[in-house]
Amino acid sequence: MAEETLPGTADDDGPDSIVLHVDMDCFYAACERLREPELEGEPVVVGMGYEPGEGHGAVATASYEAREFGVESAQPISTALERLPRIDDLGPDDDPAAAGHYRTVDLEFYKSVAADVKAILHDCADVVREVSIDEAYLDVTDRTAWDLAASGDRTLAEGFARYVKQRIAREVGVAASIGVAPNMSTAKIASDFDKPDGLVVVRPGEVRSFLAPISVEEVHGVGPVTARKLGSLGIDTAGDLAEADASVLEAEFGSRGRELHERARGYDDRTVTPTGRPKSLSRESAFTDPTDDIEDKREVVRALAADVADRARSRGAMYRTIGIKVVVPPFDINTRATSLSGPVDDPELVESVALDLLDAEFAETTVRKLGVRVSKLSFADADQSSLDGWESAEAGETGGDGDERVSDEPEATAGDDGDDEPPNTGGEAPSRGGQSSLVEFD
Ligand code: DCP
Ligand code: MG
Repeated sequence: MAEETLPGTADDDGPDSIVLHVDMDCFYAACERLREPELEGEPVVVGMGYEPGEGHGAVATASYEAREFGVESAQPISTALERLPRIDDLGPDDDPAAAGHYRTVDLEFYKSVAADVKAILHDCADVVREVSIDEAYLDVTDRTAWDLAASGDRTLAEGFARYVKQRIAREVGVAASIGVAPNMSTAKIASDFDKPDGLVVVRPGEVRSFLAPISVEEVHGVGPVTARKLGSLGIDTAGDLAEADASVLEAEFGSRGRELHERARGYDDRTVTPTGRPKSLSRESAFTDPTDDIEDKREVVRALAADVADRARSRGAMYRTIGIKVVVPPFDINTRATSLSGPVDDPELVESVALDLLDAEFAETTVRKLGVRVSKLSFADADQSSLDGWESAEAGETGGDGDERVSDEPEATAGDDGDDEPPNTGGEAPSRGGQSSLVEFD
């Protein structure tokens, strides 16, 4: 099938890239099976706080056998236990096939397994972007090719990905799903497409037709808020998004609208860059005309919060501080932040804290620019020693063990986030108009 030529998906600027996205299957549960092989094929739930008397924990992950019973990541342990009782609690008449093995998160062990997997990935590719404890992008353009293998209709790239998968299985003993595509966002969708133990290859000419039936929520950069808005425009799939009028998307979402349109059409020119460790993540947006309308301001803060939370999640970052920036004409910059008692990955909390900070002091204020930032970042796959620069300011630091995603009540300590680097105060860039001037503010 002939396909429209787009930069990044065609040979307009050299050969198409070959990007692998590697994501381990039910990773924590797979690690538990490594040291307890008898758990193979059994429903396994890994979480925190399910011991008698605790009850406040959450599921970190569940094996695919446990998912059949409706157990899933981030679910309260109480719900998981209702759907899949603990095997040790069974009475004589209960069915052991409908019960699960519960294990407590042991992050140190999972990190050591992850390190073995990452060592293989670094051996297989010169450019590896580690995204979380069990996920990485590899650029292997220089190591293989999109050409067909001599033996038949498979590409050399597919054979290469199979080799990576087999090495992980043989040398570490855990299963990975791999997506292979000419760009990052398609590779990520492909790795998720046939889990567990998947290997999905999307060749350069097939990107757009592969993406077409996929829900917009799967498109990189679309958070729940954007997905809802797109839905209200009748745009439910990547195919709908690809066919939508770019100017309508731009009117609705600013420059991001155009970006999303391009992603849905298979264009993603991000290159795989080795993982960096940002200290904070933020985004801001200027109004074409300063406004004091609280609903306008809240809407922008909601979109920015969703975007920043999305980005934090895609980089595997958890945060302990959520803040906003409010620029009052002409250049009066105000920042406010709330510290949490432990690191979280919680998009809804980012939105509600940012809105609370806005409402508390700036409900009436005329503003020309708003920003949202998460900071005091920690990374699931980071050693403590690499969390440099992040002195623990509050007592009760929990260090990001396992499922700290169960959100803590924010402390009411609004005020300038003393530990944070100051926001960019000098030389505010002139507004490029409306919502389209999304720039990072750190
Ligand atoms: N994790 C967690 N809390 C969550 C989500 C994930 O603690 N809400 C942990 C446990 C997972 C690991 O991170 O094993 C990797 O996350 P994934 O989203 O890749 O989930 P899995 O690897 O468990 O399952 P999948 O096979 O869907 O990739
Ligand atoms: Mg995984």
